[in-house]
Amino acid sequence: MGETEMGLTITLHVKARFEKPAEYPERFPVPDQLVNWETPYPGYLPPYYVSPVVLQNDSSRNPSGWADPEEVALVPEIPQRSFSGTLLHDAIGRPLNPAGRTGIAGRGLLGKWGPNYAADPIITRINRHERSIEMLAVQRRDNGQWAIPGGMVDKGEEVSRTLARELREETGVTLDMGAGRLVYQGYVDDPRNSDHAWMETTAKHLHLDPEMAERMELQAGSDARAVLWLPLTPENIRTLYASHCTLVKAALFGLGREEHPAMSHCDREILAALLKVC
Ligand code: RP5
Repeated sequence: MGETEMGLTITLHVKARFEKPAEYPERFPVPDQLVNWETPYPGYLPPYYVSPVVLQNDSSRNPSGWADPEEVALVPEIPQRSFSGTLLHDAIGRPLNPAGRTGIAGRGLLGKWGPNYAADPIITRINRHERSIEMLAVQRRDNGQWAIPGGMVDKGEEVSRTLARELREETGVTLDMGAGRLVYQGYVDDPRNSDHAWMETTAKHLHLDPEMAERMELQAGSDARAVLWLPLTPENIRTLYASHCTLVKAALFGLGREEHPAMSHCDREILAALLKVC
C-alpha cells in the first residue's frame, strides 16, 4: 500500500466499494472481511464494466487515445509492480487491485489495466483575517465534490511536471512543485476504482507565504466548476474527494512538525487549533 515519509498508509478501501460514478452498474457487495483476495469468496460475481469513453480511446486503434486495449493480451506491458508493491494477477493476466475486491470487474472509467497514476499538488496558506488555514481547491465537474487540483500523469511525463501542469490547468496558478514536500505516494481510494484498474498518486505539499498567495489570480480550468481558497474546517476536509482527506491531513501534520519560513507564531497557533480537531 501507499506510504509517506510519515508512514501513512491507505489500507481498507471504502469509496472503492461503496461509491461509484453514475454510469457504473451497482457494485457486488464486498464486506470488510472479504476484501482481501486471499480470503475465498466463492459467490463473488462482480458485474463487468468498461466505459465507452475508454473504448473510444484505445491507443492501439486511436493514435491520440490514452487507454489500453480492451483485450488484455494486446497490452504491450502488463504492470507487475506499482507504488503498492508487487501485484497479483488473475487467471487471464489482469492485474488485481492491491487493496482487494471492489465489486466491479473491468476498467470502468480508468484507461489503464492496473495502476492509473495521478499527481496531487496540495497548496496551503494562512488567512490571518479569518484565523484559518486554507487550501487551493477545485470543485470537480464530474461529481461536484471539492478536491486537490490533481490529475493524471501523461505517458512519459515526470511527476513533478504533472504536479505543476495540473495546478496550472485546473487553477491558473503557476508554481515550482519541485520545492514541494512529498506527502504520499501510493493507492487512492477513488470511487472509479475496480478490481482491475485503480488510482495511485504522488502528493506534494507547498505552504505559501500569505502575501504571495494573495497576489495569485485563480482561474478554473475545464475539469473544474470552480476554484477557491477553501477554509480547512474538519467538515471540509472530511468531505473532500477520494483519499484527499487523508492526504491533506498528512500535509498539515507534516507542516506542524517542520520549521517553515512563512509560518509566524500566530500562524502556528491557527494550525495547532485545527490539528487538535481533525
Ligand atoms: C484521484 O483522482 C487522485 O488523487 C487525483 O486527484 C485524481 C485524478 O483524476 P482526475 O482528476 O484526472 O479525474 O484519485
